[in-house]
Amino acid sequence: MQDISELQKSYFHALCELDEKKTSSLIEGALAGGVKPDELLIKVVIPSIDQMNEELIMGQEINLAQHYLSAKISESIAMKLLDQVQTAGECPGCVVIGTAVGDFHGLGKKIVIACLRAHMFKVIDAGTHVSPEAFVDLAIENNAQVIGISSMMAHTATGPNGALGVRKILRERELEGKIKIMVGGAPFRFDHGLYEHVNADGWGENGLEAVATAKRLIKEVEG
Ligand code: B12
Repeated sequence: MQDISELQKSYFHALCELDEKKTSSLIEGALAGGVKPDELLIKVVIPSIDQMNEELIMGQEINLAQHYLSAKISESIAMKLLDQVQTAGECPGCVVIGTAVGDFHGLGKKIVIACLRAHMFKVIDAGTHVSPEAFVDLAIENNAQVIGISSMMAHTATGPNGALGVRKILRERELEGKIKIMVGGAPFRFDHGLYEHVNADGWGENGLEAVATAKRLIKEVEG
């Protein structure tokens, strides 16, 4: 079996070079060698995106254009891997998910959606830049038990148009017992208690935690 940390180094190097062919061939080679798609996603593709960002912040060799193009390559590889993740089981419930107003970081959301779908959830993708009203309306329309809000920036996570806005509407319409709020994204990964400050019912560090949190919240709704 291939050494995953060596593979991550080679993959990251190819990503920095914006060498799409090389990144794809490394991933395809690993899949052919028996490494599972979800393992490649969690141990190679996502850490490389984070490493790219760290180097950008530290003022290393990476510039913003490289950062943008590498995000595009990562997204296309992540989507191909997610297509290969296997699904099984009964439908646990419905989640409406989108990014908060002002936030166009869609990759994390797509990964969460794929993980939820892989665990048989019905998922309504509300897209990016979703208003609190739209989140709640979509949840009612689809009988969803959970609204998932992805926020990658501090102001979209803690501002009035994120979870705080959704909570306000749920309260006004007396829907708090029927619809729960789950949040995730970079600010929540940096501060694990932040979800409580924005009045969410739970959060998830990654796609798999999103699945566990959504299951827990649906149990709470169904009592
Ligand atoms: C890639 C990236 C971009 C790409 C986005 C590509 C795309 N289609 O999504 C591009 C280059 C376009 C971009 C643009 C910008 N970005 Co940017 N970006 C990133 C970066 C490096 C990675 C984000 C990412 O895709 N990560 C990979 C995915 C897989 O991880 P994830 O999103 O965290 O998602 C996982 C978990 O968080 C969780 N999760 C996510 N959502 C949800 C939802 C729920 C309900 C749950 C339970 C879990 C969950 O599960 C996911 C899967 O594991 C982050 C830094 C970082 N390390 O997070 C900065 C970052 C988010 N960006 C930042 C900034 C500032 C910007 C720009 C404003 C830059 C600019 N000056 O133009 C713009 C903003 C655009 C906008 N209005 O949205 C800042 C935000 C800073 C802050 N404190 O607010 C960050 C933190 C970088 C930094 N440290 O400065 N960005």
